[in-house]
Amino acid sequence: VGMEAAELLLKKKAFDELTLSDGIRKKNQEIFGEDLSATELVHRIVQEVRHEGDRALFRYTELLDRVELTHGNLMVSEEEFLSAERAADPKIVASLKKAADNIFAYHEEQKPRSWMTYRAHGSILGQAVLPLARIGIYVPGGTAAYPSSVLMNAIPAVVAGVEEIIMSVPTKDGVINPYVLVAARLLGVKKIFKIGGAQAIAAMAYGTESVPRVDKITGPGNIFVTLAKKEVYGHVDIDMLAGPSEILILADESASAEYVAADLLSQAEHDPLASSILITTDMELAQESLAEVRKQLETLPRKDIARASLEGHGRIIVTENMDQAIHLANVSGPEHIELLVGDSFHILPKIRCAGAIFLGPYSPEPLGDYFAGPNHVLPTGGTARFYSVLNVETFMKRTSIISYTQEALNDVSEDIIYLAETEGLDAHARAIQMRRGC
Ligand code: HSO
Ligand code: ZN
Repeated sequence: VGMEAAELLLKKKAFDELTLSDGIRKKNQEIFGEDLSATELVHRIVQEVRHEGDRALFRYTELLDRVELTHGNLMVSEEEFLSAERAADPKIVASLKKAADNIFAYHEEQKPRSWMTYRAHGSILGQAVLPLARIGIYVPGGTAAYPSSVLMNAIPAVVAGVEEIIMSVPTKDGVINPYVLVAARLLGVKKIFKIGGAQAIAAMAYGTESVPRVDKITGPGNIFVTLAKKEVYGHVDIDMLAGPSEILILADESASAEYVAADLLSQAEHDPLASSILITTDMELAQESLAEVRKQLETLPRKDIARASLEGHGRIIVTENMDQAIHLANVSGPEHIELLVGDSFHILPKIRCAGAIFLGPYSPEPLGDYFAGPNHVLPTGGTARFYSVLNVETFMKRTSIISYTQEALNDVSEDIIYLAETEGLDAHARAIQMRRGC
């Protein structure tokens, strides 16, 4: 396709309400007796949980997830934690711990410092950077309950100094992936609620009799979770509105088609809605990569998901030169970008819009997904234009500090009084005036 068509193809929409599948719409219509849009549905659930607390939380969990909750089974018990630890393979736990060490080390580097500075006449100005008191992590259910995501969400919060981290995980049969529990335990998460969807977000945002209210909710989820985060934003903070996962590979003739294909597939296997895109200056590589994708796809256990993703959202684009390729990459603003080019550090400064950048043939995305240390909670859908990767500051807030002496205040009082009078705010002017010395 031409450049303009390619731009259109790649331009991502920031999170918007996706249309619901027919199956889900039918189910919702049965439950609610009317054809509600996802936004209307989420609004109703959130408001009912807000006003009725546990009663609505339990009701919706039963209606939508077919799980009967009581005050007794809402939270993961000590026995459940222990049996998860017993069930867990020690080798996998060891890998999880090594990953955690790397993620800790990386995030320690990010920790912002409070500061104070001395100004004229003994005045002091500063900024305190303080942790949020309590945060809530949403972990999706089913096969998307990733232990690695527990680490990625919780570690920056621990480094920030958050006092309490709670978690919500939906379960169909009451059982949570043991490694999710092991990872949570590793990081001192004690309260894990077996709830999901919009009702879980509402419970953490407003608090119920059983679920404590948090200051910020992080973690990805399905469309209901995302719309609920949008709805509660302002009452609590949220990390971002996340859509399906994406990879964009920027490659030249030096790239290996085998690697390109493997990396495209590693994203495609996440979700039928995931997008995997190759932009290259080399027609031969494009053709070989396509053949490789077809070949490797057949051998994947999750080939049905990967195929659906590639058929719906996969693209291979061949450009005339590298500048065009870089331009298209920036237009797309992908969650992950891999630079499989001769001199990746030469291209690096030209990438202006991406969640995470992976350089060279030995930095494939799964390295970052699991282990290197940087966070894998990243902006999607082109929102890398304004959102950042999850980080320590995600869980902190800044407060200004001001301390003047009488002398310092005297020195500036005239200006303040003029400005206050200009705004017609005499009480402001007087509060300054009465402190003036001679
Ligand atoms: N690629 C996913 C993160 C993930 N991969 C978790 C494996 N487990 C979204 O960035
Ligand atoms: Zn992944």
